[in-house]
Amino acid sequence: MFDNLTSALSKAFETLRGQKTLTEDNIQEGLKAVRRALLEADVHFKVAKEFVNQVKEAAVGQQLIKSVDPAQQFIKICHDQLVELMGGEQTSIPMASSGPTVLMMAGLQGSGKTTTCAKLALHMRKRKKKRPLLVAADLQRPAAVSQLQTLGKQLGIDVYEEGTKSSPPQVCKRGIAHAKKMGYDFVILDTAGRLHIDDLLMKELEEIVGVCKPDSVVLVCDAMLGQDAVNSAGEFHQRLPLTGVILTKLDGDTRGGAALSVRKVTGCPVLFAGVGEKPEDLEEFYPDRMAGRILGMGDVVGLVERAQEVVDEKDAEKAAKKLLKGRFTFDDFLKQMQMVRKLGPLKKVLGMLPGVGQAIKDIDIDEKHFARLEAMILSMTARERAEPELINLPRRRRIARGSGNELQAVHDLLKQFKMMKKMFGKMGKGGGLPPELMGEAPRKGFRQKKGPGIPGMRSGKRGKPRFR
Ligand SMILES: Nc1nc2c(ncn2[C@@H]2O[C@H](COP(=O)(O)OP(=O)(O)OP(=O)(O)O)[C@@H](O)[C@H]2O)c(=O)[nH]1
Ligand SMILES: [Mg+2]
Repeated sequence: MFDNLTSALSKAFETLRGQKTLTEDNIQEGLKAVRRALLEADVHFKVAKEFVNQVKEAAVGQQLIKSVDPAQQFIKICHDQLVELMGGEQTSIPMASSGPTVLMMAGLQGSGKTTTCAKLALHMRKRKKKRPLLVAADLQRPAAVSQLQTLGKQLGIDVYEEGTKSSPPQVCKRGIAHAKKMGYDFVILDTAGRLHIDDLLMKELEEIVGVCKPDSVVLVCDAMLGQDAVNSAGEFHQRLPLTGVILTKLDGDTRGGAALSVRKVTGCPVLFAGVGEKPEDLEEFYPDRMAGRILGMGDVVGLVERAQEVVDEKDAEKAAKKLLKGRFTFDDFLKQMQMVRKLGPLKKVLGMLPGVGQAIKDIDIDEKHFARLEAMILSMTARERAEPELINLPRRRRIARGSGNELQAVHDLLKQFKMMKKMFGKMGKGGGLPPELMGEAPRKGFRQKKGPGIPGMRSGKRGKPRFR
């Protein structure tokens, strides 16, 4: 996400390294580079110009804090302006004061409306404890109705549909009435898209708005289209009372321009970002976190939230306890590995850690390594997985053959597993992690800087780690 923009901006910041103060003169070059980076990312030229002017104003007028490097201060100013540009605060979907909340999706063909309807319904059920209903109001393509039905079935979310013979406003109206009667409290209307904005499409959408008076009208915008997406958003905004935007395909090779300019151009807040094709791949859009990612500062909060989304906390806690007691088996190991993989491609996950994104951007992370480990573990018998000490040479040979790996790979896996078990087993017996990692003052004789500690992990009695 935003790789090119991130590296172009970090080059811009390089121009200020070694400067003692920020002056109108010495920030010129940096500002120019920032502007270039934004334009290359397909940010609208007016937006880029205004952004640079604001950064300049803030930078030159800024009281210099002596202890902070001017380059860092400049980055902080850019960060704050990026947050501002993307709308400042995070915006949630407002709920109707009575009856079901109705949300209409609109957008060009293929922008991701139907997928996003399903993602949003899942989000509403999981995170907001709502009872969502999807309404199939795209009657342009017969396949559109069945696409929504299939998604609904997959996720266990109900779909209201009347085939393709009816008219979209009528389907929506009856869908909402159905929701009221059956006690659904969040209704999402999936509408038809067109290749270009045309009068017919707009009329259809206007009619639905007129008949159904939705609480929210949300534009789905394909971020890969860059400025084109933003321009069409502007046109939608002229015809429809848009209340928010969802940017899709931010996981792809997007240059980032749409994320930065759509708020300014439409005046509507970005509510969510689509970051993949799977139903869980929807993130609430936080301008400050997004700015952090753009500037290569990572997004730890986002990572933790993603982990909460896909990792079962109880499972994780159980595994951690076993690990500390030295009773960890290959089955547990396999489960842990599968949990990490659920977070997404490792590169994407690591990229959300501060400072890591840029460092690993040219490194190829071999996802196949996981698959190889998994194959080896799956080639073990249940008993071998529970009692790895049993795995002697003939068994190792069999596992290597069975999983299509070299014998050395099996040796390595067993060695690593043994080391891991020993290390954590020791920790569980009272050795504990070094106090710095537990967020405490160092023990006597330990001379290390105080670190931030591991979130969520605190030691109870001395030396005994306890998980929350
Ligand atoms: N990578 C990625 N793909 C996405 C995302 N959102 C949607 N897609 C894909 O985009 C394609 C089009 O998605 P749809 O949901 O069918 O788009 P639509 O706007 O409903 O299209 P029409 O109904 O034809 O107007 C599908 O292949 C989706 O899987 C996303 O956030 N990331
Ligand atoms: Mg669709």
